[in-house]
Amino acid sequence: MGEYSDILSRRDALQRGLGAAMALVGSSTAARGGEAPGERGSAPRSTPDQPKRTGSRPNILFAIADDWSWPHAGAYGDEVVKTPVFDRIAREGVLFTHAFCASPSCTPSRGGILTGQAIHRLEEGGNLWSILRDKFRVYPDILEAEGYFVGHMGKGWGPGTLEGSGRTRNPAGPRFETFKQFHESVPEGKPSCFWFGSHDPHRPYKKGTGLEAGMKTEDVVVPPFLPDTHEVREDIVDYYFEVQRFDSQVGELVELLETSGQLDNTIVVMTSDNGMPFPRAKANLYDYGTRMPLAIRWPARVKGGRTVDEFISFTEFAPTFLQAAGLKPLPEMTGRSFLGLLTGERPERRTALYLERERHAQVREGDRSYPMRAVRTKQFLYIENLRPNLWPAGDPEKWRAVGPFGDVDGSPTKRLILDRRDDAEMAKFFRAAFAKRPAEELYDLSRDPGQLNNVANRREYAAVKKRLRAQLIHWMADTEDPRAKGETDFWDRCPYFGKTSKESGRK
Ligand SMILES: [Ca+2]
Repeated sequence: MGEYSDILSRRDALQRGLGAAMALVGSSTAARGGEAPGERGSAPRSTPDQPKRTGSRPNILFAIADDWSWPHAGAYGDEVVKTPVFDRIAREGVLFTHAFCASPSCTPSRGGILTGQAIHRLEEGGNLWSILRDKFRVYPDILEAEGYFVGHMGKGWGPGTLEGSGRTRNPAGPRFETFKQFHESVPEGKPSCFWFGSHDPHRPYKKGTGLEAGMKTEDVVVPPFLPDTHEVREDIVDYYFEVQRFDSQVGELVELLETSGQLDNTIVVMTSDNGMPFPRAKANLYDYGTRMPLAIRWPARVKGGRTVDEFISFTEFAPTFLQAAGLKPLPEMTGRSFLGLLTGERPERRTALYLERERHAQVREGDRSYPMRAVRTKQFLYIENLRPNLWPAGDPEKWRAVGPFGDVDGSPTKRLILDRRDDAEMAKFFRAAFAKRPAEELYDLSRDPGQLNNVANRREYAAVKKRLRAQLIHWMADTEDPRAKGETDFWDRCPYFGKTSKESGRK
């Protein structure tokens, strides 16, 4: 019963909200989200500061970890994990403190990076284990057509399948076994664009690797949404061990570029696709799911030793790379270039950033998505859970993939919380990660950086909530989000190409 009427009232509410938001357009730059990254801009844009298309076009090395959260790097002040390569890129380049993935799930996050578009525009590509149709143009293909030599190794776009997409290769470029092989294949005089996708620090972890590497669990800062126990600290240092492995992998690539004299005209980007694989982190719109480490080094155009605190959305890499190569961003890109921020030549103030997710794993009866949309400002995080009647982390009993609450990867930390969910001190962590959530969440980060205290229903926040909600609804409409028009089962019906079982775990 409740569900259908929930949907109807939701749709009504959305439409009413949309009307209100549209009424604000033009009258308020705050409501328009005018400075916001991820917003659809008029295109093609004129780009006065773009370099000439000459032989000096930069190489691009995009190095992406798998499931690494801000602020887990030395450059951000973490004293346990050692990331000398990331720290060097940051020191000799720019360290970004407010970079966010488009969606906290491998496939859509990578789809957003490659296409420069909000993930709700990518059809099936908004889901994990999906397809990215060839009508969605990606920056490696465009650069290749413009004379770049392109390639990828490791985890490119995905996980997903090429079948039915109209593509014959991974959207991240042709596959190479090693970076050396790629590097030696670049024809004389051609700029190159390479995607290095590590599988670290994705689970599973080998238990004890963090301790064996000499990390001290007592020095770990446990995020406030996780129980501070020995098991959790050990799990975190095992995650750190793989972060360090990613760092040293990137170090090998950087060394090769340096030895060959190519490093200084290469835009080296080091980042991640989504947050740490822990409860209430990955697959959530809270910071530990979406806020990403990001450092970029490019001494040919970028003065080093700077920190940029403005918002960066991952939909902005594609237009930035195109602009750096002397090209215009594509009209369908909702992200816009942050080249001016990177070089420091065009500082700009950015007031808001948008986040979203559709279906992560196949973990709800009926293969249903758990759609969320959110707007993040420096002080607030406002989240709309569009189907609050469903389980955010997946059904409590296994449905086809992973296990109970399967949007949270299996781990010692998850097991601890689930096993002891009835203990008084553990119940709050269980609720935070696994329980159903209200339709609206609002966090005041000035008082609650851990994003645990939902103030959406507090009277003193009513005006803030109204403004953020109008901003979010405007962004959805402006970027042609199918959910701006109300409920849709589109993403529920998309095939899931991951490991699945015909029988669910329940009767
Ligand atoms: Ca990932």
